[in-house]
Amino acid sequence: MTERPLITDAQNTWCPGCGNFTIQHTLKAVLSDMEKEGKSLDDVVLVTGIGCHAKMADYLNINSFYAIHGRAVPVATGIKLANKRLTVICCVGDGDAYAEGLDHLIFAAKRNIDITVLVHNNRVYGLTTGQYTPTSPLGFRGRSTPSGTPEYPLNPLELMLASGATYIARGYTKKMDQLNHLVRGGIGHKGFACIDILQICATFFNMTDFYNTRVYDLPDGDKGDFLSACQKAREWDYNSESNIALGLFYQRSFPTFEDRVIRKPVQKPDRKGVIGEFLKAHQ
Ligand SMILES: Cc1ncc(C[n+]2csc(CCOP(=O)(O)OP(=O)(O)O)c2C)c(N)n1
Ligand SMILES: [Mg+2]
Repeated sequence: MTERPLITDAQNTWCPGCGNFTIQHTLKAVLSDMEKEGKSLDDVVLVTGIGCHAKMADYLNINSFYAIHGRAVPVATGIKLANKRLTVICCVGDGDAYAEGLDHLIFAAKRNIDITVLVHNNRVYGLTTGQYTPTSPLGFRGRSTPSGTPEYPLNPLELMLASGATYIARGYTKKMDQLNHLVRGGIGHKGFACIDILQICATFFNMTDFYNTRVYDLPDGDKGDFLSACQKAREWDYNSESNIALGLFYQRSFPTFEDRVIRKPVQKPDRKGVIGEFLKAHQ
């Protein structure tokens, strides 16, 4: 066991009160529990996009790959396909995964590749100082929409259900114990896990009071019914004032992409004649 310090000494530039600290310390706790249970952290890879969330690659002392904006998920898919023994975790932003990288997210869910995606959903482009994202509510006033966005948000849980994800959950950065449980469950799940995390952006979109008065926990129990999960996912559409369910919405077992990609040995042509003799002698 390495017992390595999991937080690096890189200078931390997240704002005071940023929800990313909760996600960082949740990952630290989850990874250190996994290590205590015998998992080598050398077999864990973190892949990030670009944004405030992505600094996780600098701040967590594990193997990591700082990808480009919107491309963390395909990089993670490639890593998993190259070595399916690895546990691959992605930290992505809502701009990252639900805007520029959306097609990659949908295809990863469709394929059911065994990776765990944590979406730091602060519902704003944090790093680029406050533009609206696909999950910002109607009327959100940001740097690119000073009069308020005229677009309705999309509902990522519903989208993930429709795309084929086999573990779908929603956490909140003010509920760290539950988040720990959901992240642990996602990593333990064999298949594509997407955890949408309502993350406080202390500077550009602080929703603490809004969330604190509306969140409630989903009861435990069987999560395999698609239609019930869909109904629950639709309860809050990322725009309304209704209550906001937190927890596991859906889980089912299904063959993974990496298990379905069968690698057949390359058939060498049976060469005859002088070239055949040469090849036989030199193989
Ligand atoms: C290919 C590419 N497109 C766009 C950008 C500009 N860019 C960098 S971060 C960012 C938004 C980040 O927002 P989000 O993914 O929500 O992460 P957050 O900062 O909120 O954690 C954008 C648009 C970029 N660096 N590269
Ligand atoms: Mg964001």
